[in-house]
Amino acid sequence: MPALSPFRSDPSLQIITGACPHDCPDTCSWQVAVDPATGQARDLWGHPHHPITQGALCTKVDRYLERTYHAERLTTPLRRIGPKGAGQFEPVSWETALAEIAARVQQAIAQHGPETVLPYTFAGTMGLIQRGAMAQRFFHRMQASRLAETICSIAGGEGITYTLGRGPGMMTEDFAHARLILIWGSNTLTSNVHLWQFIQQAQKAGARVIVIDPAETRTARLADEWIPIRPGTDAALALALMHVIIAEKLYDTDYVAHYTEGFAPLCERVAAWTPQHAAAITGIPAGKIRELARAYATTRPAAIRVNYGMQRHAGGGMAARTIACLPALVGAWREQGGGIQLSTSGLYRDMQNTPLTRPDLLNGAQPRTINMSRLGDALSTDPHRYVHALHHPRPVDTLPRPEDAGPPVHVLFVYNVNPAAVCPQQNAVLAGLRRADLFTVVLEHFQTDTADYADYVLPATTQLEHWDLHKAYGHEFVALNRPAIAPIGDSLPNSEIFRCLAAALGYSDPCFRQSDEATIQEVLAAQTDPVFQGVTWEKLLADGYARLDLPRPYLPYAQGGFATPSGKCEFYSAAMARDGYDPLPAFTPPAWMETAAAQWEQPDGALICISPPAHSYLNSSFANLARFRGREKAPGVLLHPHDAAVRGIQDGDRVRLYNEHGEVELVASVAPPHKPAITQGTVLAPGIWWNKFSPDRRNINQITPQGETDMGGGPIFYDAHVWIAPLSAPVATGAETPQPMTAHVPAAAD
Ligand SMILES: Nc1nc2c(c(=O)[nH]1)N[C@H]1C(S)=C(S)[C@@H](COP(=O)(O)OP(=O)(O)OC[C@H]3O[C@@H](n4cnc5c(=O)[nH]c(N)nc54)[C@H](O)[C@@H]3O)O[C@H]1N2
Ligand SMILES: Nc1nc2c(c(=O)[nH]1)N[C@H]1C(S)=C(S)[C@@H](COP(=O)(O)OP(=O)(O)OC[C@H]3O[C@@H](n4cnc5c(=O)[nH]c(N)nc54)[C@H](O)[C@@H]3O)O[C@H]1N2
Ligand code: SF4
Ligand SMILES: [Mo]
Repeated sequence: MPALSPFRSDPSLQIITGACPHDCPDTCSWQVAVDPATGQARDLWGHPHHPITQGALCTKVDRYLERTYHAERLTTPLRRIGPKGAGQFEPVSWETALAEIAARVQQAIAQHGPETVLPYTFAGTMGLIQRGAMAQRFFHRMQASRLAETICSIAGGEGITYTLGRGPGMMTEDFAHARLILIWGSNTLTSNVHLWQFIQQAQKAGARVIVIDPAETRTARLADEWIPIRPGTDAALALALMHVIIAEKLYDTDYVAHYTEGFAPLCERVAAWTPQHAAAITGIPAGKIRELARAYATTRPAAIRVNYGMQRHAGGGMAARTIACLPALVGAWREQGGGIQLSTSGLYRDMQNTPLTRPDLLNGAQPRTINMSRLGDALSTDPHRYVHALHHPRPVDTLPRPEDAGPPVHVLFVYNVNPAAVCPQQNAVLAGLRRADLFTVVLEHFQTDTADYADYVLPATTQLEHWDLHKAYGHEFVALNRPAIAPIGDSLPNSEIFRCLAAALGYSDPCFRQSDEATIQEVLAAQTDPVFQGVTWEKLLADGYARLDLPRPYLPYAQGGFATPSGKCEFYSAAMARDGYDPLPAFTPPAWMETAAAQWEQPDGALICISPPAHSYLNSSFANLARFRGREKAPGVLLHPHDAAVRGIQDGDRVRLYNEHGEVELVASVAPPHKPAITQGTVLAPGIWWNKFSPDRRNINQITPQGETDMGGGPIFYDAHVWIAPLSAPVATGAETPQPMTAHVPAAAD
């Protein structure tokens, strides 16, 4: 925890409340100390009274002022003067930029129709106003292509919904009451640090904390136990846990009888999933699986924090769906501190967003939807390729014919996302961004890898400079962000930029003149669900945040009441059958099993590559600032000592990671033999470095594939195969074009 700021007690400073905008479950509330004489922010800190923030920001955002006041902030609109990607620009006025952008957009629409325009956005800011509202109105009015925002959490979200419904999971504070906590595919201390205080409370009261992860993360090191698992095999583990729980009659017969659907077919399904069978797939010894099953079924309350790391695989949706069956099987939902949490978004129930996004402006049109995880394909001009980017999230959603795919994308608007660095199959994305016939506009704080490819870069304000409204995916509060300082240079809020663009294109609907404050007030007033009762403009202005009106203790499923079609926890899901899936919990093999399985023992064999977040970065944010790069040192890759030895790689060697998609140079970090730190056959390259701040101007997304998860069309970032060689070594012949191998995974010892 950072030291208390001396500015907190300085009466000459004005304190403005706000909220962290970053894509993080914690959505911290903060206070900013501003000198009224100069208008300068002097410091900021976590809101001392917010029950989740508890006065502390993470070590990244604690330095948010450095980001806001950084000398490299974009302060004026820029027009490209060099080749795409070279980063050569000249400053232009807002008037010039807006007029020229409007003319180019109108020309493209006249030639190819509005679907030729693609908005490309994600959660660079999570604020409901700057993330989307005015922008969505603008693109709806234009009838531009729509974007399926799949890049992060879609597979797990869809999977868990089939089992539990689109309802809430466990409340964050309730982890303090658990006596067994499984942290499953989550690096809590890096990516969700405000949950840790509740886990620590539980630990102090005697809870056992177990981390299931391919890597011994900093979270695993502070847990009571780390269970290493091969990436993408979590469903196999969950099936074997259910096998043991059912075979040993450790399940909650009463809960199962009343509040679950399909117990009989579940028993049949898990019969074959012996611990030995799962051990061969997961790499976890059968004895350990059996012990874990018994502990999970007999320790009460038992909580599972499942997170997105385990769903970035070909079978990620099915894995989340399968794990989500566990709490109902053992009746964990009965108790405070029992259950499962993936996201808390369900606590906001059916929050009305239509006043923000105004889908009515589509005027009945149904433009195509493009899957953001396939940006490389989407930017191709060949309909046989870009048709694959048309969103088809379930097996029953068939791909259109190339002749029905619509026009190529000729205009790309990028905001709140850095696709040149964060998207899979980077070379395909860069090839698209390099197209001479693509007109690209990027709204940014900094000259990112993506901004280097823009025709126009438009400077956007940071969270200190604009209004916003936040819900969270890691707790149950709503927060208001008030601007603390004036915009830096000529930067404008995203909302204002889209207001100006709407005016430049002649869109006259009054909603394009609505202020951010009025938009926030309208959306708050539009909420009809009683959970929003206490979430008012006045309360938010006064306190900065407000809690959803949810009962304590919060036991949403103690007596069933799941938001599924049957109202029960669905072990068997008829909806899944209809959508083209196996209706029962299942193991869907990860893609690496086709290509990399069992190769890791051979010097020229492939390894599995995962690339979860570096501790000091927030996705690609902060990776351009020297302080944070200094903390991360150099782009690196962690190897198991055996995998390194087989390949002649020593700790500190420069190595080349490559596959059919691309290549990247990294510094090898070889775990010591007595403490392997990563499961054999897997390597971990922390992300997301900017290309231009990497020694070879490339990052790990060189080697990530554009493949999709089983559910929702999500990316499979952690399901990549890769070859690794010391930089000096010759490239193994034929390794550039890997041949699929029959899945064979070495068995784990019992
Ligand atoms: N290899 C690999 N790749 C990954 C991942 C991984 O684990 N491994 N993770 C994936 C996941 S889960 C995600 S969510 C994505 C995240 O990918 P991104 O969404 O690209 O990541 P961020 O760094 O959160 O935000 C991107 C940009 O938004 C900008 N931004 C922030 N606020 C504003 C604003 O108010 N206005 C404007 N105009 N811009 C703003 C920031 O300056 C930043 O450059 O990356 C994915 N890519
Ligand atoms: N500091 C920091 N915080 C962040 C982010 C950041 O970039 N930096 N990103 C934010 C965003 S956008 C997101 S989506 C979340 C992501 O945060 P999390 O949901 O925690 O997900 P990841 O960090 O992708 O992966 C978490 C863990 O899953 C492990 N893992 C990978 N594959 C598997 C698997 O197949 N099975 C199992 N059991 N484990 C696996 C990884 O080794 C990693 O330790 O964090 C948010 N918070
Ligand atoms: S990144 Fe997460 S932990 Fe850090 S201040 Fe923002 S919400 Fe809090
Ligand atoms: Mo994410």
